[in-house]
Amino acid sequence: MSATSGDGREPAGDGSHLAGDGPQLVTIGESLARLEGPAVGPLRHARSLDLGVAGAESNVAIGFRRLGGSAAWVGRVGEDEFGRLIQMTLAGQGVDVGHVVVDPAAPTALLIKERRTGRLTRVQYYRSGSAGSRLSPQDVPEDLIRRARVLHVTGITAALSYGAHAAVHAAIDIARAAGVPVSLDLNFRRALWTPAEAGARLKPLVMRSDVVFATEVEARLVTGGADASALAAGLAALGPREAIVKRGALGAVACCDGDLYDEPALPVETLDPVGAGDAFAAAYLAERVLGRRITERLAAGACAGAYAVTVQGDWEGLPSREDLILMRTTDDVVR
Ligand code: KDG
Repeated sequence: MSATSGDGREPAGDGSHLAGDGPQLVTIGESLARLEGPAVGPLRHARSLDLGVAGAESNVAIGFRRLGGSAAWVGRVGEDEFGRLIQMTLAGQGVDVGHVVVDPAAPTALLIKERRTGRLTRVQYYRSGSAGSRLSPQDVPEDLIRRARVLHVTGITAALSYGAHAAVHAAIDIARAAGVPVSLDLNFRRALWTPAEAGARLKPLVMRSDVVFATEVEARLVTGGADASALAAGLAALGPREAIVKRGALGAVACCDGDLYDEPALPVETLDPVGAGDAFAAAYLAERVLGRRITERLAAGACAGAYAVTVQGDWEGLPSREDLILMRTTDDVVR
């Protein structure tokens, strides 16, 4: 049974002993209010919409936190109810929101999610000109990044605006100067830019990262290769020590220090695939910060991804450390 502390926050699990004088993971990006129908089917037939929070970077912060690490999310929200919802939700999950900027001049972005089938989800954004897209290098907290164990950024932020793209590079500049590893998830979003634009902006980010996560489609934006292993090697050849290519139900392959690894996916029933990549990244990074081997990082990533897809919501199904162990150690239905 999980307990909450007096302030309603979820407690950290194993691994919190590593927490130093600042959050271990710092991530920067845009979080959005999320509206989705309560059931699978065309949204026009929904009589009500559920309200929640989305955002690739904040999903990773929550996932990392659930596995016992400490995490901060940095971004801009509007001075509105959706902005308050994002701050309240992340704080409730134990994520540090002390460096979030409240922007009175622009609204918090909105994401509408339509689960057309169990496996197919359509997403529509209302984020052009949003507070989050007005992120700039001035919003990047230098001290927080310098003290972190990993900086995590995504291609989504780089797509939002000139300033947001510059903010990602500014954060990487700080991390690299301080010897903090940089983690990048390419997270290509077709609604935000073309493949050509994405490739041009993502490649320099890959070259400045230590750990890169991509799907096969995303990897092909910046490198070539006949299969997932070749793509992982191609990504690693651009600079990162660790390149992970995620293949959904087929698992993941990684190229780490020149060696290739293959991690199978866990067989689960998919209810909502959105957020699986963030779950993978969160678990991989949580194990990395704990000094675990690449095989353990990949296994944790696959397990977290499996948990994420079984639950409706972008982050709600993210596992605790106890959950990870349960899925790996028993076949019993009642646990
Ligand atoms: O990876 C899941 C995210 O894509 C989702 O939570 C929303 O950040 C988001 C986006 O921009 O699509």
